[in-house]
Amino acid sequence: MKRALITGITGQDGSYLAELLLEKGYEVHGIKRRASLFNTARVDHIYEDPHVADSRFRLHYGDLTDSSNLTRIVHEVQPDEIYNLGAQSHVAVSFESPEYTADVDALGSLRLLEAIRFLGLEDKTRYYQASTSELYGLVQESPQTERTPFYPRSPYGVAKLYAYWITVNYRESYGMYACNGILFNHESPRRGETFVTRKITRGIANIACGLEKCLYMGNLDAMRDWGHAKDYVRMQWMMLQQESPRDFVIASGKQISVREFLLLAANAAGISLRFEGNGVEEIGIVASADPIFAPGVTTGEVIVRIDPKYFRPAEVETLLGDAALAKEELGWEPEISVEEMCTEMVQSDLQAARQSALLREHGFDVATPSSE
Ligand code: NDP
Ligand code: GDR
Repeated sequence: MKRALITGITGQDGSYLAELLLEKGYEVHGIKRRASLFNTARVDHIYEDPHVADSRFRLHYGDLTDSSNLTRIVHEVQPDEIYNLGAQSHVAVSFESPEYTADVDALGSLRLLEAIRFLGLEDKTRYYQASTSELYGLVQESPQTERTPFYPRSPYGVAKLYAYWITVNYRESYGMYACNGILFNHESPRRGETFVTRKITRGIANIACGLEKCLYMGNLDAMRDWGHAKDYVRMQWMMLQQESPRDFVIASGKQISVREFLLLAANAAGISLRFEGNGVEEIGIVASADPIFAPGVTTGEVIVRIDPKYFRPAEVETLLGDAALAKEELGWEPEISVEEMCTEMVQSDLQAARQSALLREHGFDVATPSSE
């Protein structure tokens, strides 16, 4: 039985990857952080109490800032594969906490690679590094491939640049099977609530059900190449099954703007939206709304406004990936389109919003935290 260790198992990708590896017969170990509240909602459905079942799924307390803890876990688990998905993964937050982001995202990778080396596991343990299209930042060519030069535009991007190169360096220096997946944005109903797609699908669902009045957004012109997390974690696994390690771009090959994603999401919730104005004056107005699907809105209502606080000190305006190498070498292609993904996300958020609206209707006090 193969044994995998996943950092960031409580995150979006970690949860889908854990499901995939369990299906493939792996024993899956994950690192979770200590928190004052439960933080395992995304993996609770695959957790089995070791007291009552012979579980192939185990969680260990740990943190990417703590090398002795990481080394001890790697020693205990003796993994065949490590997937380093753990990160302070929010680009805007990285401007607020640049040092912490560097510690976790850059040095965290080094700590894991050093643990493998220190424990003499170079020939046994394969290593996957969650690299990112944010490395391209101010893009030097379009579409971006494995050969496009990097120009990161945030403390997050710069930290991930270190992680990218230290992975390449350990591969070249110590002959380790270590590789980078350069993944473009990927989303799902499990996406964190403050990333733009989920902020939109959740906000639109809440507005449709009368739980919120308006969605406050940043740069609507940003263009992204969005795919579905389920498609992308499949590729993470495939990358560790090759004869020799190699870095791959994973992308859908199509891009749309944040504004277009808003239109898709509104449409999936029965709201036809139109935009008026420019810059910080731009607004999204309800052109028409389905009274059954979106009882919370009326025609003419403004449900999208711009708040400059969501603009970043330096922006990545456009990203578009070319995953031809992944297709050629590994036969990988995405199966879920951005439209299908957006509909799935809206439906999932509508279900939650309808439950909250029903509880409110019956006098229960339901808080709906906003996606700041
Ligand atoms: P999430 O933000 O959903 O998950 C991040 C995970 O990292 C969580 O489990 C989080 O724990 C954990 N984590 C955060 N800080 C630490 C720390 N100090 N020590 C240990 N674990 C920590 O990210 P995604 O699942 O979306 O992304 C997975 C990886 O892929 C990340 O490295 C991200 O940067 C990268 N990436 C993501 C892309 C995307 O579009 N989703 C695209 C390209 C790269 P907790 O649950 O406790 O917060
Ligand atoms: P990104 O994702 O920065 O690409 O990083 P995010 O969804 O946060 O932003 C995408 C684009 O939308 C614009 N935007 C807003 N973003 C947020 N979060 N909130 C808003 O209100 C808003 N309005 C407009 C942003 O300016 C940006 O241009 C994600 C993360 O998952 C990283 O970890 C990963 O490496 C990259 O994708 C690839």
